[in-house]
Amino acid sequence: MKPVTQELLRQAAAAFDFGLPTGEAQRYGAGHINDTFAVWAADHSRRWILQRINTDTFTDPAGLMENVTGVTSYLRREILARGGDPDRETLNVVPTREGKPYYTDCEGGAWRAYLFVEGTVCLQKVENERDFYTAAETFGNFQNQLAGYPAATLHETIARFHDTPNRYANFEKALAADVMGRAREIGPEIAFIRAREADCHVLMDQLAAGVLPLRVTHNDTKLNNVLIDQATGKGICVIDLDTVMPGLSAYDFGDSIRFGANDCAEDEPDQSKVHFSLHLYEVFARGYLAAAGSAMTEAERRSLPWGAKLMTLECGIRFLTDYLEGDHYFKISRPAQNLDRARTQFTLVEGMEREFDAMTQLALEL
Ligand code: ADP
Ligand code: GN1
Ligand code: MG
Repeated sequence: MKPVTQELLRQAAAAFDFGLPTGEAQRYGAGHINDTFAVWAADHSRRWILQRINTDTFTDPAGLMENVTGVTSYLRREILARGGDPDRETLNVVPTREGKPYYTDCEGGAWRAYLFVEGTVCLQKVENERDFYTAAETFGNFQNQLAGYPAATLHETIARFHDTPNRYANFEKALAADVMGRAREIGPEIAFIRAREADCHVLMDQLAAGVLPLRVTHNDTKLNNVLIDQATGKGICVIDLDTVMPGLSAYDFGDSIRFGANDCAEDEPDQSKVHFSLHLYEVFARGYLAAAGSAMTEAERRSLPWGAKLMTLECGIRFLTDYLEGDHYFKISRPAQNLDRARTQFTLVEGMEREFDAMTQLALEL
């Protein structure tokens, strides 16, 4: 993607029907994929989120926004029926002045706007158990709220997103091509991944065999994709709906564990500081199962530790593939950041492998 210029940003802000004249806009948040800005009303009375969708990643913005408007209007009805506040408990798409869900700029970039959910915190790291429990309940609840959503109407916004064997195959291709000449630095990581090739198939095989049911899932359940109410500490809004697609509950559970069941940053360079925490796993499992557990089958519960291990392994494989290919997918702010990210994932996978029996027991018993 080309950089966002001030002019593009100004034109994009002018395209939406905010109902008030707009003023300044600044970069906002810490996502790896989209370009996110906060746009203020000229009188500073309120602000909105304005995002340029990464169309290198999401090649069908029309289909993507159809998913987002479909899911958010469904959630709105569910939230209203439960007496909640739909302006804060789900994303709300602001239409363009032409009544469309997104705007196409003069370079072909696709932009969308959301109501800004004020009075919330968005955590980049687990700071206390209570917040992690809250995130678990919020993602579990999200899955429950969407249980009746017609999954077949959703577009697959990224083909084979959590197809771990395919991620593995792409890694081998990137390694063979080695366009940056980086393969020689990563011998131990290559061996680590290859030793786990068979593991990559476990969840996809269970899905194909009909052991695990397909559900509407979020597929990117990092802690920073949930907004927590500052006043009450309650998780209120699940954001970043670009990857809402049919998937496995183990993906959503697993990706949260990957990101949150540890005390380090995702790109921690010092591996001696990276520890998988069985305790935080238990905290998350309690919250998630309290919200979504009653609708889950025993096979699904049994799949949760696999979700944790495979989402972590898969993400590590993706970071390392991007490192080999020259860091064109995940935004980086320093050299070798994707290599550090990959190493962190693999250290966490090792920790999970040590605790795997205990993780399974907890998933079945809680
Ligand atoms: P990415 O796909 O790049 O991660 P996100 O959609 O997650 O983009 O948005 C990036 C960040 O912007 C989030 O982590 C959050 O801090 C903030 N954000 C996104 N949507 C909203 C919103 N509606 N209200 C308040 N903050 C938001
Ligand atoms: C990306 O968009 P963001 O920053 O929430 C990525 C996830 C990865 C994550 C790793 C669409 O998430 O799949 O797990 O980075 N999203 C996409 O931090 O590829
Ligand atoms: Mg995000």
